[in-house]
Amino acid sequence: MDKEKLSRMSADPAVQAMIPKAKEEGVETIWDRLEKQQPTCGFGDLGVCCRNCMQGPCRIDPFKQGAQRGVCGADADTIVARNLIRAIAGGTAAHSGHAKHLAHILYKSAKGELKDYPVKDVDKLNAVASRLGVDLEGKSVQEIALEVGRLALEEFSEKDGPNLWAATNVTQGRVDTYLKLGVVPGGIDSAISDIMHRTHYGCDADPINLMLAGVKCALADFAGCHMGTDLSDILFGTPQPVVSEANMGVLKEKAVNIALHGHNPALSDIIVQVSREMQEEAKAAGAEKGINLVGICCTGNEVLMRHGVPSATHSISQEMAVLTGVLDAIVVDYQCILPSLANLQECYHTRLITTMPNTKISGAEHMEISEENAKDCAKDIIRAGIEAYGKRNPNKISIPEEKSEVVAGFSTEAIIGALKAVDSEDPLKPLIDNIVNGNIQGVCLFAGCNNARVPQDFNFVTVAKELAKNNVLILATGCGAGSLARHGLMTSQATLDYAGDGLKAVLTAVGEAAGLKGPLPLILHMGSCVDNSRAVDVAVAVANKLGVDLDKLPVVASAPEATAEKAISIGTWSVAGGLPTHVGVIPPVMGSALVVDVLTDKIKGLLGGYFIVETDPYKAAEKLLEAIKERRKGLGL
Ligand code: SF4
Ligand code: MSK
Repeated sequence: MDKEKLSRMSADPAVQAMIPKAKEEGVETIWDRLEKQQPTCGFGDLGVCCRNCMQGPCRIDPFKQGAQRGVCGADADTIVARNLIRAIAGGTAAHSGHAKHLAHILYKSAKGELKDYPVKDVDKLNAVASRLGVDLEGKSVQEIALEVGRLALEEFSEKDGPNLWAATNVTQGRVDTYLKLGVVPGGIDSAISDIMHRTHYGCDADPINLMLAGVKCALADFAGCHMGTDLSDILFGTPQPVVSEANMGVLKEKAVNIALHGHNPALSDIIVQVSREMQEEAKAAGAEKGINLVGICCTGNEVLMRHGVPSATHSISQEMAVLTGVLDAIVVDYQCILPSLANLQECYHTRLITTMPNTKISGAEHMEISEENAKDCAKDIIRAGIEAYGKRNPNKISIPEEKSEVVAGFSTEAIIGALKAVDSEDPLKPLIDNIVNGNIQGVCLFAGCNNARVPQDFNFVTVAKELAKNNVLILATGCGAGSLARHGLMTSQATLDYAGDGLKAVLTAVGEAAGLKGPLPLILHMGSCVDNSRAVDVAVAVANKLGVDLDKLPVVASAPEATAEKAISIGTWSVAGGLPTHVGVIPPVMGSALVVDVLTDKIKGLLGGYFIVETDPYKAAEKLLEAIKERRKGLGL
């Protein structure tokens, strides 16, 4: 396969090494399937196809030659807005489903029903409880955990008053703005079901009203993300800086390789814990190097952040890890798992193990986790991997050498901890001083997935390098963080190689003060998709200290290769949080000039944030830098 074609699929050399192997072995990949989908449906691309009732599907002619209304009379603006907010509801359901799962675990654990899930971070529990208004005085850890678990579960259903997680984790200025617009969510599930109701046949047909409901639901998504982060930290520990590696070179020929894939640490963290006790079992089965756990997607991020488990790959290249021929099992929870992994089992010995009742895949084996006996379930799953080790086909083994060092674990607490090494009394001061003096021009949060329509990682790496050169401090989460890690941008060396002089000076001063013997990494890995909430915490702390609202800060966000509905909900709450937010793929909204105008312009007057849609990564970087400059100007900097 020629080099140019390969680079149109992925910029990751490890993935480029695997794609020809797939061809040789007759294995279909995500890029083959993308090709077979061409040309994609223009109506779908523009968002003007409606399937909300059985009189349809109805399609609006974007060239104004044919139908301008669906059978019921809905026009393009209504259809596009309805489709958009249904996607937000989908993203919110996924993030908050993840949080709800953890809330049940915390609650049951506090009642003494789950022995394998003790509270690991009491400080975080107390901090979250205090923020929620729980009186800690005289209460045991268990009592506080019970109250936090109960409050968390209450935040899902219909309730009077604002959602606690949405309202207590932003500035007062944001809350006031949301109240004025009527977009403060109550129960998270209520916000989702409201979208499903109002987009049902014959309900809301006002595109602005629909989009405001979308903003409200996106803020419920923020609540779910923040809750997911909080409860994970309470149950599994708040991440601290950790050194590890990323890319397929982390797979080991002489070890039982088990990939942890999906999103939730509820099972994967337990697997990490018990794998330590099972090394001898793997060695007895012939694997000299024991068990080698690796991560894929956000479950991978969770165990990387807390335990330094290396990441094998992310998002659209998950099939490639199987193609190495040494991946013995992929253990999945939920979200972002390609069903095609099951088909790969026909050609490879890799066992695909589903573990959650809401994510079964035809052809995979299902080993459902019982939280009452989580450790025993985790052991059974690891044993399945050990068993598969003996079934490898030696002729199919080929592990790409590529791997990069990665320094991860930058929770908000870890960042504040590093800044404390510079100023123990006032940790935010060095950050703010350097923003004011221009050493740091602004901050960008990279988030979201890879997308098979974009050469994998190319947009992430290009935009990040352009911003770093211009002294923008970069934070990253999700598969975006994975992408930047695989390309070696989460190291001290990357800071020396790519940071502008001002940024380099700051990262070096903080890194050395924190005892790292060198600069902080060029890009700070903040965790999984739900952990975008960590970046909000940092921004809110800075805004509160400066006495301004979030929409005044020189802070931007970018999802240059967005894919999932979750990326749409996160992008929307990022805009609602006041941030200029870049999307590097064209979302399915272009069929409505009105919706596009609201998202990219009018919404700025309401919320301060707005979407920047730009597929060219160089132009995207310019636009983000422009937005940062405008914010600095607004602050008189
Ligand atoms: Fe067509 Fe209206 Fe039914 Fe949508 S809701 S499919 S536009 S008739
Ligand atoms: S896993 S939502 S592909 S970032 Fe969070 Fe990656 Fe996107 Fe899934």
